[in-house]
This record gives sequence, C-alpha cells and structure tokens, in this order.
Amino acid sequence: MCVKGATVGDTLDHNRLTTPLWRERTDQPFEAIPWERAFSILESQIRRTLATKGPQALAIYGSGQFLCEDYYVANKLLKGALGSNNFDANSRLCMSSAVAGYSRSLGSDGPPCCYDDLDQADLVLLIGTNTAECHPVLFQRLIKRKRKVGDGLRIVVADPRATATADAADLHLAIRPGTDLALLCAVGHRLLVNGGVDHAFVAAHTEGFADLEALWRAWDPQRAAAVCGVAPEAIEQLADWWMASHGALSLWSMGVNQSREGTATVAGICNLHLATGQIGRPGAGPFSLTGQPNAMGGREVGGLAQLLPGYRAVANPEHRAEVERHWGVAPGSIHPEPGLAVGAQIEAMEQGAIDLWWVAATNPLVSMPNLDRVRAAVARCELVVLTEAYANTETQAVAHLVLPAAQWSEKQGVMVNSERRVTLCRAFREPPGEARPDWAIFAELGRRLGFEQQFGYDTAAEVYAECVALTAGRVCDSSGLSHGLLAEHGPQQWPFPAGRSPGEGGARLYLDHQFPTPSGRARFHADLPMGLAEPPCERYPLVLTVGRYLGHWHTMTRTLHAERAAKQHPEPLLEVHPSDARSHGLVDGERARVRSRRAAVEAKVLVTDRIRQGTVFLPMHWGASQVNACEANRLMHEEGCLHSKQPELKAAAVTLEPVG
Ligand SMILES: Nc1nc2c(c(=O)[nH]1)N[C@H]1C(S)=C(S)[C@@H](COP(=O)(O)OP(=O)(O)OC[C@H]3O[C@@H](n4cnc5c(=O)[nH]c(N)nc54)[C@H](O)[C@@H]3O)O[C@H]1N2
Ligand SMILES: Nc1nc2c(c(=O)[nH]1)N[C@H]1C(S)=C(S)[C@@H](COP(=O)(O)OP(=O)(O)OC[C@H]3O[C@@H](n4cnc5c(=O)[nH]c(N)nc54)[C@H](O)[C@@H]3O)O[C@H]1N2
Ligand SMILES: [Mo]
Repeated sequence: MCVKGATVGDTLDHNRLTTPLWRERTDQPFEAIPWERAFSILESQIRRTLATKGPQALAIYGSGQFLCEDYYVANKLLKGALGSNNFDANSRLCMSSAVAGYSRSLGSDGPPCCYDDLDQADLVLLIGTNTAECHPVLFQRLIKRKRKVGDGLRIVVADPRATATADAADLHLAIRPGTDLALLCAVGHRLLVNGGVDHAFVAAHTEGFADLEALWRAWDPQRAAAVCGVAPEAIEQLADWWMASHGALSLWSMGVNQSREGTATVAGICNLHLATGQIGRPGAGPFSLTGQPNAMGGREVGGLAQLLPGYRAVANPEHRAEVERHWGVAPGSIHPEPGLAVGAQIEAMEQGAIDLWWVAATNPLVSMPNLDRVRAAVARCELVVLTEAYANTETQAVAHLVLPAAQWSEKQGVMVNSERRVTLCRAFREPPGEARPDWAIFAELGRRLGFEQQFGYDTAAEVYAECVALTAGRVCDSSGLSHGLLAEHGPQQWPFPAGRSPGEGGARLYLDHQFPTPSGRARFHADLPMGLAEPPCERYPLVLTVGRYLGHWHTMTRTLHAERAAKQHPEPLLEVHPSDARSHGLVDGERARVRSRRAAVEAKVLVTDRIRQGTVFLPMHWGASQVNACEANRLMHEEGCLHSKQPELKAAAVTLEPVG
C-alpha cells in the first residue's frame, strides 16, 4: 500500500473543524456560530446578489476530492436552480487537458483503457508522469511485471528529471520542459518513413490524416532532438519499439496536462495510437492517469464550468433541455453559455464582479498559479465561503464563512478511478462535532432557497440514483449502478447500463473502433508544437517545474499529521543541476532565492545531476501556513491551454541567487 494510504488513519482526527465559523472582515478573528446562522448568511447574500448583480456574480470552486454526490448537488444548485454555470473545480488545474484532448480526438471524454492493460502491453510510454511517487501502487504492478518478463516489456520515460520512475526505464528521454509535442511528432515521422503506419486502420476509422502526415514529415528526429535536448537516436529507439510493439500503452499525467499546449499534446499521444491502430484492444491505448481520487467522477457528473452531467455540454441546447427536465427546473433555467473557469473567476473578482466565492475541498491559496494576484483578487469579494475538513488552511485566511466538512470515512458516496471503476466509499466513523457532508450542505441551502422538491434528499444513495439516471445512453452510462449494488458486489467499471450484471461492466472502450464523433471516426489533429508560454530568457534563464513528493498530498492538510510522511520529507528542497548551481553561486545545503517575473521565494538547495541542466524543481506542498513555507505558486504564471483552460503549472522562467 502507498504510504499515504497506510498512514491515513493517523490523520483523520487532528486539527479538525467542528463548527461553522464567521467573521465580517478578514482582519477580524473568527467566532463559532450555529449552522442556522451560517445558512441565513448564505441565503441572504445569494438573494441580495440575485436581486442586484444577477446569478453571474455567484461562483463555486469545488474539487476532485468531492464524492460524485457532492459534485452533483453543487452543480444542480448553481447551474440548475440559481442559473449560473460558474461551477469549476480544481480538476481545471489537473485533468482538464485530458478531458479536452480525449473529446477532440475520440469524440468524448473517457479513458479507453484499464489497469489490466499494464499486464498485457509490451511497450509502456510514461510521459510527464512520475508514476513511482504519484501512482505508486500502479507503478509496483508495472515493475513486478517488468521483473518477470524483462525485455518482453519496454518502459520509456519522458521527463526532464531522473525520477524514481525513470530509474525503472529501459530508455529515459530527459527532454526540455514543454517539448513533448515535438517529441511525439518525431516518433510519428519515423513511423511514417519506416512503414509503421497502419493505413488500413487509418482509412477505416479515422479522419484528418493528410494534415497530420504533413506535420510529421516536417519533424524528423534531428529537428526534434535539437528542440527537446535529447539524442536523435533515443527518439528513433522509441519509434522502433513502438513499431515492433503488439501492445503500446501511453500513460501520462501532469507533465502533459499542465501545459499551454496540454490538449494538443494529448492529441499528439492519441495521434500515435490512432495511426498505428494501438487503441480499442488489450494492452494498447492512450491512458490518462487521474490525479485526485474522484476527478474522474467529477467529469461524469459535469463538474467543470462548460459541462453538464453525463458528459454533456452547457453549450448544447438539447443537453441543457435534457438536464433541465431531469432536474425539474423550468426550461431555460440553465444559462446557455459556459460559466467561468477558475482563472476567469479570479479575473472577475479582480473586477469586483463576483459577490460570493464558495471554495470547497480545495486549498487554492496554495495550489493556484500566481498566488499574489489570487490573494489580491479574492480580497475584493464580498463573501468568501470555505467548506473544509481541517482548520487554519491558507484559504481559511482569506475566508469570511467557514463550514466544517465531513470527510472520507465519515460520509457515504461514490468515487471513480482512472480505469472508470466506481467504488462506494462507506462511512465507518462519525463526523467530528457538527461537520456535515458537502452534498448535504448544498442540498439544505437549495431547500432554503425555495427548491424543496429538487433538493429533498434524505440519503446519498438517493442523490446517486438521480445522478446515474442522467448517464443512460451516454458514453459514461452508469445507470445500472446503485449504492446497493456497489455495496453488495464491490467496485464496478462503467459503461454499466441498466440490466448489466456485476462484473460485466466495460473493461475497455471502443473495441469496435466506432468513435462517438458525428462520422463515427476518430480525429487526427495537426497542432504545431509551440513550446513554453514563458520560455527562459537572459534575465530568467532557468525553467522552474513544480511537482510532488511520494509521502505528501498537495497542500499537506492531511499528510502533515502522518509522522512517517513528515519524517520522510521534512522540508522542501530546490533541485538544481551542478553546473547551474556553480553558475549561480549556490552551495548544496544552503539557501537560495528563486525569482520569477511575479515573486521570489526561498528554499534549501539540493545539488543533483538527476535534473536536466537549465531546469530546477520545487515541490508544491509547503504553503504559507507551514513551518518551512515555500510558496512555489507565487512564482508560477496563469497562462494556459486555449482549449482546456488548464494553466501551465509545470513551467515558469526563473533565476536563482544565494541568500545572505
Ligand atoms: N505522492 C503524491 N501522489 C499524488 C499526489 C500528491 O500530491 N502526492 N497528487 C495526485 C494528483 S491530484 C495528481 S494530478 C497526480 C500527479 O502526478 P504526476 O503528474 O506524476 O506528478 P508531478 O510531480 O506533478 O509531475 C510529474 C512529472 O512531470 C515532469 N515534468 C515537468 N515538466 C514536464 C514536461 O514539460 N514534459 C514532461 N514529459 N514531463 C514534465 C516533472 O519532472 C515530474 O516528475 O498525482 C496524484 N498522486
Ligand atoms: N505548480 C503546481 N501547482 C499545482 C500542481 C502542480 O503540479 N504544480 N498540481 C495541481 C493539481 S493537479 C491539483 S489536483 C491541485 C491540488 O490542490 P488542492 O486541491 O488545493 O490541494 P489539497 O491539499 O488536496 O486540497 C484539498 C482540501 O480539501 C480538504 N478536504 C478533504 N476532504 C474533504 C471533504 O470531503 N470535503 C471538504 N469540503 N474538504 C475536504 C482537505 O483538507 C484539503 O485542504 O494543485 C494544483 N496546483
Ligand atoms: Mo491533480
């Protein structure tokens, strides 16, 4: 078991919020208040805002750590009852490029693969994922197989750092940050030239190959090698293994998604699979690894500003009408335009256009890019609400109203993982004090705002039943699932339409090579590689990338209380290549200042040749409230992918100097 799972029991009772807290201004101390008062504060703010500025001045920022039920009720409240689509989630920072990329290439969101594919592939490309530290259980499965079959399984890692994941690879491509798309194009080039394209598959099941062919022709391995900063032979090796492979599986995570060309890079991965017919069969396919425990479920439930439940789109009039009918709200209740993604919510706050910003199950004052700007924007919002399990997070410092949340182990509901497997998480302890499940808080507010019928749920099982009914006939059909079935038979994969028997859910999608596009064909995309939004320059000559440690979870609200994790990683370390350390006058073990165009932070230096020259690394975990605070995201910029609106959290131009 992963260290975080093994130690979660130590973390549940520390430092919990147990009652609602309130203060009128953020320079005042909080006072404990009863729920009744908390609801009346919310209710009167919402009524006032609706009467003055209208529903577009309301926004909720939720989380891939919501249960499906939490997501569903929050979306129904804001999008259905109140008429604002400004529900976004931290999945915007995490999975939205995968969502946009799958939709663009395959016609719908939904990873087509399953974990068994790890046991059947003979080539696994790990691109922009430190699987060993971030999906350690999955990684162990891969390593076990590698030990058994040796060269029968080739593992290729593309990552600017020599991570624990790269240690296990047959081939490590230590590419420059932001050059993944060039790399993928060059692999395509070599396949094209050497007869590796499956032209029969391309002709029967895809469209748009001519443009892609022209793009690939322009990116020979020499050209890509110069851009990526690796040897051309290494790129050719990957292409040759791909060509020889009977099952090529690509796994990716934030090194791909958190980029201004995240969606294009996901398409670049899909392009390779489609051009070689490596999709819709065992051991093959483009497999996005989900970050948070239920970011997948959130996508199915419509938990982003442009989505509605059942992989539906706000912009589609039929989809809106179907959802309005199901929700029992008047036709036209759902606003016809996508709501504000979280970056746009911040901009709207800067302009004084948001009255109520409700944050739940996320800690944006650590995890959002360009934190100084976020902090200033949020200060302009009349009412900032935070629903949290733990006390005194960085986001609590900017909140007026704090609501205590029941968390995992204390509330019942459903989560969905990367391979579309749906798990019922059961409550087996009482929530502390007056903490409540997120869905129950949103539902009670809905009733108080006059939607008794729409929010009259007694249990999470009722919420789930209503939610899965909306997926019938969709790619993510889960209409045969219920809390009862999951409790009795254990986790199930979707698609699971009504009438399926337990264990008969869909292990893989697109086995018939029919794709949910109007033509039934998957689409190639010929996006030009652009590189980083903020490339290094004379003043800021290095690229800072920000990621994770094995033992810590994001903003450490939980893992801080796990002794084993805290001992394993006592402080944040700035990883610097020896030659960069020399040229910037830095010494291992001493402190350095990292400066970007936006801010400067300090950290202890770790000189290591396990990072590419020109790239430096900081962990994301240590926010302002920590003893060893190191707010990496004060340095990062918010520019992101045009399709997915996911910010480029993996790269900012920085310079270094010794402290003192
Ligand atoms: N221990 C731990 N595990 C976690 C989490 C956690 O907080 N702690 N969080 C979970 C969540 S929500 C998520 S989203 C996942 C994230 O899982 P990962 O994406 O695997 O983790 P990261 O460390 O964010 O980044 C992965 C790698 O991307 C590399 N990288 C940076 N820039 C580039 C680039 O331009 N190209 C390529 N190819 N690689 C690049 C970095 O060097 C880093 O090693 O982890 C999940 N699992
Ligand atoms: N530079 C840089 N920035 C990044 C990233 C990166 O790689 N680089 N990664 C991005 C990614 S992929 C992600 S997912 C985000 C993660 O960033 P956040 O979402 O901000 O991080 P968490 O610490 O997971 O915050 C979740 C919060 O919810 C609380 N919580 C837990 N369970 C519950 C519950 O049931 N209900 C409620 N109401 N609260 C609960 C926890 O105590 C915690 O404070 O960070 C993003 N930011
Ligand atoms: Mo994530």
